[in-house]
Amino acid sequence: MEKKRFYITTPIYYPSDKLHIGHTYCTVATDAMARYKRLTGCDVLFLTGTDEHGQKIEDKAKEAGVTPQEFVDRIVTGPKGVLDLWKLMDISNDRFIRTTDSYHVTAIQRIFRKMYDNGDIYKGKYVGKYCKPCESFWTESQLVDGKCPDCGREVVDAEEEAYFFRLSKYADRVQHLLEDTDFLEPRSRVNEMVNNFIKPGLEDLCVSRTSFTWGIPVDFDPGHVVYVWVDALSNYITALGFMNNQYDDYEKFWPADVHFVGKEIVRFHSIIWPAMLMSLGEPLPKKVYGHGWLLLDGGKMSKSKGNVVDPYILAEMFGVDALRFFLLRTFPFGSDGNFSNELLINTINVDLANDLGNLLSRTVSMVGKYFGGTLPEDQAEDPEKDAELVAMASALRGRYEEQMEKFQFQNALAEIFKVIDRANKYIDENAPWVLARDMEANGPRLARVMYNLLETLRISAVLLTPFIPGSAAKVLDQVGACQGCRTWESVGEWGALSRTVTVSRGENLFPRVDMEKALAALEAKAEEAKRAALPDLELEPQLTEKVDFDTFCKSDFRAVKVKACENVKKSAKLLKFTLDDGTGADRQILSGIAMWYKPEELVGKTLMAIVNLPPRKMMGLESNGMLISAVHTEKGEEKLNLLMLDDKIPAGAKMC
Ligand code: ME8
Repeated sequence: MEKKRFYITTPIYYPSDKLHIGHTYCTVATDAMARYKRLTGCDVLFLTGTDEHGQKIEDKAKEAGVTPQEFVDRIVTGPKGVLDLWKLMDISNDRFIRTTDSYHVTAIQRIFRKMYDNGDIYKGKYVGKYCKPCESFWTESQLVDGKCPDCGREVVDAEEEAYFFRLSKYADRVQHLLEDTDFLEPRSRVNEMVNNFIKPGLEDLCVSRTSFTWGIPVDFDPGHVVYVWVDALSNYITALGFMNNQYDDYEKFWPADVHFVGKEIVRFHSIIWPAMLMSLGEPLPKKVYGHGWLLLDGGKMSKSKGNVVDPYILAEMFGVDALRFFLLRTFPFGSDGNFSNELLINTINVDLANDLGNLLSRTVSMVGKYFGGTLPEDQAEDPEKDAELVAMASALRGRYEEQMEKFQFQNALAEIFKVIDRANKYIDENAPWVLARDMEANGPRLARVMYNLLETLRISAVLLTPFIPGSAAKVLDQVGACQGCRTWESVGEWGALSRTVTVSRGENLFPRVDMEKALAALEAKAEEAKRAALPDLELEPQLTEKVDFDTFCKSDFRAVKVKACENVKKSAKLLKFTLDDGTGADRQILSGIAMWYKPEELVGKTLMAIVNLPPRKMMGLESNGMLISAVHTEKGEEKLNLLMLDDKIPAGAKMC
C-alpha cells in the first residue's frame, strides 16, 4: 500500500541575526511533528530554510562591510550558523531552501511573470508607510499610534513606482476560506485576521521595490526587485520543484498538510499566500497553524531588545533533548509562554529526572538485582493490581495520537507522563523489595511486576521518540526493546516486549540539575557571551575641533625619570610618583593608574609628562603635572599603557 504523504514546513528564517530559543521553538515543534508522522508510517517531507533577501539584510551587510551574499553565507553556513543550530538540535528536515538558491530565483521570476501575464500584477505608484525591520508596507489607517502594527517600531514614508498584486480581488474568497473552513488554526486567530485586515478593506499589495537591490530582479523590468514576502512565501512550492527543475516533488507533496508559523506572520500566510496561490491557479495548503511566542520578561525575544536566549548555551548545559522536551512540554503551542531558566530546570528535574529517569533506573536495576538482567518465563499476573496500569498504557497511543493530530504537543506529553506517574505508583503498590524477600514464593509475581514496568517504559519511550529522539532510543536500549517493538504498530497494544526480555543497564539519562549552581553557571556563560560579542577594540573618536599651533605649543611635554613610586594610602586608584624632570628638584605627580601598574615595576622608567599644568590636590597630596598614557577599550574593558620612552632620552628633554 502506498504510504500517506505529509508535507510540513517551518517559516524560513531571516539570517539577519543569530537564531535564538524563540526560533528554535517552532523548528523543534515542526521536527516533533515530522518525526511523529514518520513514526506513524507517513512519507514525510519536512522543509525549512532561510529567507535571505531584503533591505534589512542589505543594510546589515553594508554595516558589516561585506556583500549581502557574504553576510548571509556567514550566518547560514558559518560556525554556529543556522545549519549548525539545526544539527545541534537534532532537526530532521528533509530539505533546506535558501532563497538565494538559483532554482528558487528562477522560479520566483516565473511566478511573478505568470501573475503579471494573468493581470493580477500591474504597475502603479506606491505611496505609504514602510516598516524596515518587518519589510512590510502599511497604509496610514493600518498603523497603530503611527507605528508598525506588527512590531510597534517607527515607519518611514515611502513613494516609488511599483508593481501591485490585486489582493483586493481575492478578499471574499480569502474571507470565506478563513471563516468557513479550518484552514487557519487556532480558531482564535481567524477573528483577528478578518476583523483587522479583511473587513477594513483589503488593499492591493505593493510587490516590487526600486530603492534597494538585494532581491530577486523582476526579469522584465530589472530596476525592480520582487517584494521579499512574495519571494519568501513561494519557497514552500519552489522547494518542491514548482516552476523549476531542481526537484520533482510538487505533484507528490503539494498541497502542504500544514505550515507552522509564528503568530505575527499569520497575516502573510493566511491572506497573502492563499491569494497568491489563487492567482496562480494552484491548490491551497491544507492548514496554517499560528503558534504563540516564547516571551522573556513578558516581551518578545529580540536581538534589539537584548533579551535573547542562546540555545547553544542551554543545550550545552542541559542537553539537546532536555531542551527540546522543555519547549514542547511546558507551553501550549497555540499560545504565548514565558520562558525562564528556573522553569526549564524545574521541568528537567520533575519530569525527566524524577518521573521518567527514576522509573527507568529503578526498574532496570531491580531486573538486574532480582533476575540477573533477564526475566524468567514464569510470570504471575494479578489482574486486580495490574489492570489500571495495563489499561492506561494500552490506551496511551490513542490518546497521544488524538492530541498530536491537533498539534497539542503539551497535552500529548501530559498523556505520557500520566502513565509514567501511574507506573511509579505501581512500584510502590507492589513493593518489589518485599516480594523479593521470598523469591521461591513470589518470583513469578515479581517477574510480572517487572515486565509490566518495562512494557510501560517501552510504550512511553516509543511515543517520546519524536520529542527526545536520542534519549528515547537509549531508554529503549536499556529496557531491552527489539527493533520490532519500537514501531507505531507495536505500541498500539500491550505485550509486544518479549516476556523473557534482557535489560541493559546504562548511564543515568536524566541527571538532576542543581538549580542554584546551574543558574549561576548560566549567568556566567551569558556574561561571557556578552563580552565575546563586544567589539575587540574600541577607540575614542578623533576630535574634529582644531587647535591652533600656538595654543598647542603652550603645553610643555618633557621626559621624566621615575625615582620612586608608591601607592597612595586609602586610594585604590592613585600612584604617587617622585620624578626627575631635569631641573634638579624632584617633581611629584599623582596618577590614577594603580589598576594597571604596580609601583615597583615603574621605578627607573622614562615616561612622558606635561609639566605646566596648574598644581592639583588629590587625597591631600599635590600633583604637579600629568603622565601621558594611551587608552583604548578591548572587549568592553578599559586598557591603559603609560607612554614609555627610550631610556637614553635624558630627564627634562622637551617633546616637540
Ligand atoms: O518571519 N517565540 O523570519 P524570522 C516564538 N522570514 N517564535 C518566534 C520567536 C519567539 N520568541 N521569535 C521568532 C520571518 N519566532 C520570515 C518568515 S516564511 C515564508 C518567512 C518565530 O526569522 C517567528 O514567529 O523573523 C517566525 O515564525 C519564525 O520564528 C521566523 O522568524
